[in-house]
Amino acid sequence: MALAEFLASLDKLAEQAQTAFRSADSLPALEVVRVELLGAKAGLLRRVQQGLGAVDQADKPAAGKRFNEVKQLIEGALADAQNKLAHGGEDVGDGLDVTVPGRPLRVGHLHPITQTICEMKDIMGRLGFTAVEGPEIEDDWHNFEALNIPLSHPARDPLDNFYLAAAGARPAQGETAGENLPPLLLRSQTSTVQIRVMEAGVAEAAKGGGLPPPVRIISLGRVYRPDTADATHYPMFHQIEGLLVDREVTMADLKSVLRLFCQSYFGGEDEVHVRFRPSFFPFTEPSVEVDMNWRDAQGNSSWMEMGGAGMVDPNVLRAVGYDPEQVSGFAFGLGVERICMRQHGITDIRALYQNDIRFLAQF
Ligand code: FA5
Repeated sequence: MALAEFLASLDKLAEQAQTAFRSADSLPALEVVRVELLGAKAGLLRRVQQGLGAVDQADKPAAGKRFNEVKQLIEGALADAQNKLAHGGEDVGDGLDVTVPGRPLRVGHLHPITQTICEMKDIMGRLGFTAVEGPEIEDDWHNFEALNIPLSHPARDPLDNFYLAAAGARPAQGETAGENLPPLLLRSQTSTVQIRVMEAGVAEAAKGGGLPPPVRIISLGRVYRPDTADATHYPMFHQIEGLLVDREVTMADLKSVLRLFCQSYFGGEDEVHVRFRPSFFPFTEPSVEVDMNWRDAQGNSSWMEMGGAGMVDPNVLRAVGYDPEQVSGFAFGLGVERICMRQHGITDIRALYQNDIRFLAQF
């Protein structure tokens, strides 16, 4: 076959392909055209290729080169036609449409517990309470002894606390703390911070020879207990501790502050009620459990336990160097998770710690 004849058949095929691709009005129709033209066994291109064998030996390189060019041209035209039909018939060129809006970037935000903590600090700040921090690894003195929890007290049980093995064993009954290596533990309550703050105030006053100052603090942070995780318990959770020490502080002040706190946090227009139930804590006397009642967005209202509170026990004031004849104080410790859950209608505390973005993104 003469070269000119072979090249003419290639040009004819290229033109035929482009017309056929243009007239296909759906992807299935285009597929039929594709098989007709480019089918591996009986496609028209394959048939033209067979003609290559009949081209004169000397013209074969030129014929082969042109054959490859036409093959690429047809395949390119096919890809364009497929692309166009896949995008509703619009010509999208090389597939880039600069007018399509970009995908929004997912911006992170604060964890609901952190949001609750910020809000609590804000509310208590407006009531005149300064936020302070304390260590999460505590010693026997601050977690127990100074809080009027003697060695024989069940609250020190290793089954109820995370003692740190490296720091030495918890002292046996009858031993005073410090005889062996002093035991360290992950703090089981934020009440430890009360002791640190009052000690620091007394030490500061001693330097200047004056009286220890009044105290008005809150402390928010993690505490640890070997509780089995269930819908309302987790082995690591957060507490907000409040402490006010001054002259003539009473239970009425405690109730007013807690009521104002709950009203600001939950209330808005609605009334929030706070009630005290008699209880026992070694570091407060009298001691109460604090319950709160508020009608939520779903119209539900029921009493919810928020934590413990009471008047600071004179033994605690004495342990840190305050004179219980001169001052009195109140303290409270509330569970942050329970308050956060109630606010958002979360029914299982574990959801707060599974780090499932789909859950966290809701708050
Ligand atoms: C205390 O921890 C006392 N320190 C509170 C206190 C402070 C009393 C100052 C008096 C004066 P209690 O063990 O009840 O109290 O814990 C307080 C709150 O923490 C509970 O009401 C509950 O809301 C929360 N809480 C306790 N255990 C868990 C847990 N495993 N998971 C989540 N929240 C918990």
